[in-house]
Amino acid sequence: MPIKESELILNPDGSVYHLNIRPEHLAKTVITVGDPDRVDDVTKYFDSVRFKTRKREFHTQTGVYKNKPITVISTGIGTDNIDIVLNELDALANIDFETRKIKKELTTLDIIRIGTSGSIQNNIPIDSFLISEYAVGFDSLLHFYKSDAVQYKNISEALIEHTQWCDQKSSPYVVKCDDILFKQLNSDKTHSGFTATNAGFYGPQGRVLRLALQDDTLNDKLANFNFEGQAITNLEMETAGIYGLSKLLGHRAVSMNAIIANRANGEFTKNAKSTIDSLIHYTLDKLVD
Ligand code: R1P
Repeated sequence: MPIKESELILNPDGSVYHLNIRPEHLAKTVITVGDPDRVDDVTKYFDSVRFKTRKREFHTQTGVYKNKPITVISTGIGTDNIDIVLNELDALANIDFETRKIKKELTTLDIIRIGTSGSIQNNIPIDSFLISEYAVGFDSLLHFYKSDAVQYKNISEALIEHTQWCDQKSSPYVVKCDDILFKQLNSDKTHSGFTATNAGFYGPQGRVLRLALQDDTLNDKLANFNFEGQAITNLEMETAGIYGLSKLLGHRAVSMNAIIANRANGEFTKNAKSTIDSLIHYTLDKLVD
């Protein structure tokens, strides 16, 4: 059965609804960044760029870096956007837009997030790089999908008990990176970590401006949670959604984090731009190694 027009929405030019790109514009390696302006910061290193488009927060460019075709796309902030980006990227790769049917031969995309993040461990300093081996989602995205098979329930159950998680909040889900991409991008220049993906920047990450928190010890509990040697290392807003949906859709994903804040000691970097730039450079070179 063809997928209905209301479910897979295409624009008059044949591009997918939000991302505004057609299948021929997509490379098999996709770098995601949060900030639309960061797309240029990645593609400035490319040998050539053959395609550019922009719609809402989704800014996309496809080009070639050292003979490797790469698409760079901004997701904006949060896993609600990740739901759109991952599903539309997969549709571009794996659904025939003419027949509206799933292709017989599926394509696996490599999806690499290059983002910023705050460490919650004293020994992961500002201006360092962190590669997320595991991620825990405190958003509810993955619970809308049949996703038990890609979740590490033994870890999330231990975390729920450790934090005395309030059941009025969505229950955490734990997911993992792609092991092959992890090996390719990990090195002695990166900390490997367990990333917490939060449903917001302020309260959900324990920041207090004017509103009191339901649990103001949560960040401490996350920092001293330990599951068989895995401690939670850093906070951001996309990785768990990317890992969960990538696994479900058969894609490979890894998340690279420029640590620009340390929430344990209250420091914020004075070198955000150069730290992110170094991470971009590091990631691109590892991808063509
Ligand atoms: C919050 O300031 C944003 O920064 C981090 C968080 O995940 C969130 O998207 O990542 P990016 O720098 O990639 O946007």
